[in-house]
Amino acid sequence: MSDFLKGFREREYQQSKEYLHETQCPFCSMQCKMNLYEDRSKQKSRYKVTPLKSDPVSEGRLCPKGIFSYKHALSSGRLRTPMLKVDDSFVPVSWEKAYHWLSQKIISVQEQYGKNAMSVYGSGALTNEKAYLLGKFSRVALETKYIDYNGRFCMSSAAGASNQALGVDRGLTNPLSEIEDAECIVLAGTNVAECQPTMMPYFRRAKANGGKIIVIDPRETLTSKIADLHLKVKPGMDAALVNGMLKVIVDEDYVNHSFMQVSVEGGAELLAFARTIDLNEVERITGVAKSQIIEAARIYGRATTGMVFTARGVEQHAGGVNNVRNFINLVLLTGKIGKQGCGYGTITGQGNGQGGREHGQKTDQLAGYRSIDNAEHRNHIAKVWGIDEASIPGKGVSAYEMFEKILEREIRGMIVLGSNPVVSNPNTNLVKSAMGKLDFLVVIDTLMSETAELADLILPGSTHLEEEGTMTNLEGRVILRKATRKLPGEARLDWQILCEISELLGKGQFFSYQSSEEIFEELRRASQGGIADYAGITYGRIEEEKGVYWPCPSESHPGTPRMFEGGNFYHENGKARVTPIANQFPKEKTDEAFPLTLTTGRILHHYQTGVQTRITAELNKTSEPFLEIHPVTASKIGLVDKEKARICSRRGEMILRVKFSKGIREDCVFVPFHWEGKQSINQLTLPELDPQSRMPEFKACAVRVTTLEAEKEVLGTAELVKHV
Ligand SMILES: Nc1nc2c(c(=O)[nH]1)N[C@H]1C(S)=C(S)[C@@H](COP(=O)(O)OP(=O)(O)OC[C@H]3O[C@@H](n4cnc5c(=O)[nH]c(N)nc54)[C@H](O)[C@@H]3O)O[C@H]1N2
Ligand SMILES: Nc1nc2c(c(=O)[nH]1)N[C@H]1C(S)=C(S)[C@@H](COP(=O)(O)OP(=O)(O)OC[C@H]3O[C@@H](n4cnc5c(=O)[nH]c(N)nc54)[C@H](O)[C@@H]3O)O[C@H]1N2
Ligand code: SF4
Ligand SMILES: [Mo]
Repeated sequence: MSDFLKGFREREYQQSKEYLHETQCPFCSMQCKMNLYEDRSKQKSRYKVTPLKSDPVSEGRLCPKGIFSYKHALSSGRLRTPMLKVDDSFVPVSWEKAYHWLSQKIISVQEQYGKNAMSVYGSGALTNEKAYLLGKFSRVALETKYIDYNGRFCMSSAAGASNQALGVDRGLTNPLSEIEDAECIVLAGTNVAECQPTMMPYFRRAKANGGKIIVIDPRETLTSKIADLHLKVKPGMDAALVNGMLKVIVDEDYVNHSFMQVSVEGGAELLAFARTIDLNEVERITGVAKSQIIEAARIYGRATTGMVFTARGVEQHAGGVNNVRNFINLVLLTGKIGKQGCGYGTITGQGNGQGGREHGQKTDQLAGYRSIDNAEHRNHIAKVWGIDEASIPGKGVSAYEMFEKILEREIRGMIVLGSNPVVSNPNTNLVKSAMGKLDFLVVIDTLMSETAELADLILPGSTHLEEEGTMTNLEGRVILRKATRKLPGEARLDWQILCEISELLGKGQFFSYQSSEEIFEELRRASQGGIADYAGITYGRIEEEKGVYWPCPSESHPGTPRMFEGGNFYHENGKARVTPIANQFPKEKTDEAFPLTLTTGRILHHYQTGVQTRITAELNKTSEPFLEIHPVTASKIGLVDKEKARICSRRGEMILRVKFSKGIREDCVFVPFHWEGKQSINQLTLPELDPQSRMPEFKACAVRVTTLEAEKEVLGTAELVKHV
């Protein structure tokens, strides 16, 4: 039975005057639940959204994106039929024709250039079932090593750091409900108020309980409004800032020595290193006053409970893993983890940012956080898949590096599911020229994205309203998304499309599922015994218990809301690891030609590359990007508020409307990344990758801002071509 038929009765729907679709927001990692009420009494249905009060995560709240999230799914812009590009324009074709074309292409490319000539680009927006299936599809149906996904740009640095320090990577180590128990909360590089708005009340409750909030961000944001202390760090300088805090923690002895002794390795080295830190130097390189660093360290150090949260501001750097590691050093040194109101968390981003990174979309990974390099891990998965271990390919390269492989002509064909890489990658000029070099590009999407526009074949897939499946929220809680709407036009469920393509390639026997739940049942077995163990989680349990936290190794296991109880970590010896972290610096230095640091990020009403929010009038109130700049800096350049300016990096330039803000550092500018084409800030960003996580440096590059009249400097143009 298909997902659709399971949740929905055609006749019942057709005869009803009203219909209630139980659903949840497709956007951020909070995954707020809601009811979509459909009034069918008139010829054209009318819709109303109500939050679900009984949802323990959102507690009955929705942010504006959630309230209007059904609009793009019901919009006239939905892709309804497969489309093949003929003479530069798209022609609607039948599925049969689309599949025939596609299978011929895949077979011929792989015959000529080998299996690895095909590549797959996935997404943290996908359900666990789809993420798992996409990993299997690449390795079993396409037999290629080239698969990676947009989550590479998301939490990969935090994942790397957590794995190194704690032996496991799960978004938050504690449930949201414990935030109110924290006496001190550090929010580093996270703008919760705009990015996970329904999470804010958890922090407000902590504050009402007397808790202190420290925000670390180069800008004032809606989130920093709740801060008791705001450290306006220079972009890219978090590791150094934490070193300053560690110095105070050690000198004034807020160290939890017994915890360090029993549960942590590397303590002596870290303590010795911290003592050598020069606070004056830290002040100079981070731009944060020494007195503020001392105050922050005292508040956190003296608190009996505390939580540290990081997000992309800290993580999206070429030194992202080290940045996060230092925040975890801080947590471990003070022993504030594994107890009520004590923990660390990377605030995951996409709807399934957490689950999407556990089950095999990452090129070096198999389901359950298994390693593709580990023989035992490969064997386990091979058994579940019913194939020979040797036939599972090894690891390929990270998301951005796949485009370099296209330019090297090693990758010839690409299938994209649930992402818009020509807008979201750094240095998009290179990415676009790579796309142009492909023999063929296939995009499975629900809307016409900028990447879909470049495709040779577009396949119409499914949204959250139509496709059932599980999502793992920021807490590591696996929840079930129901879906009761019929697909529009000829669109199909994403997972069915993957199974059908596999069938065409002669691999149908490995992809004979009848529902998402069947895929989940296989995922349970595949993840069993792995770090992200879902073996004990069933659709039934999720419904009954309103979500189950992994790891959950058996059906009798209650799940794990709080990790590391009693100081038990996931490394073999049960200990966590601290290590000295050298100060990190942005890879591209500012200089006379490019004197300002550009950092990028998000605003409340738009989501990611904007494909899903720019088409909804209620969410498109900010209809163009802007350049946030301090008025003092602006006046030196001669810029006027709300007028246009030119911004230029070594990789590209664009024109943006200026927005004055006294809340941003004077040496720094901020631009949101939700727009495409000439409005895309990723034309300028730096594709410098973290050596460990392969995360690009989205949050810091050197730029010059000028008035439109100012002449282009010679250096700018000459250097422009360097990275293209
Ligand atoms: N409205 C909205 N919500 C979203 C999304 C969206 O697109 N729109 N996307 C979702 C996804 S996928 C993600 S990953 C999350 C992202 O959520 P966040 O990481 O919270 O969002 P960002 O705006 O990218 O960055 C957060 C903050 O980091 C600051 N920052 C920049 N550079 C630095 C630095 O060097 N150090 C420090 N400490 N801070 C810095 C920025 O000023 C910004 O305020 O949001 C999710 N929610
Ligand atoms: N400069 C800069 N760049 C950034 C960032 C930044 O902070 N600054 N952040 C990075 C981060 S954290 C992220 S996560 C990426 C996001 O980057 P992308 O993944 O490229 O952005 P989205 O807009 O989420 O693209 C999702 C696409 O998939 C489609 N889609 C969504 N869900 C589904 C589904 O279930 N099925 C199908 N078939 N299609 C679906 C949508 O319609 C849309 O076209 O951007 C990264 N890029
Ligand atoms: S965008 Fe995030 S916070 Fe807002 S309704 Fe959706 S899931 Fe909830
Ligand atoms: Mo993200």
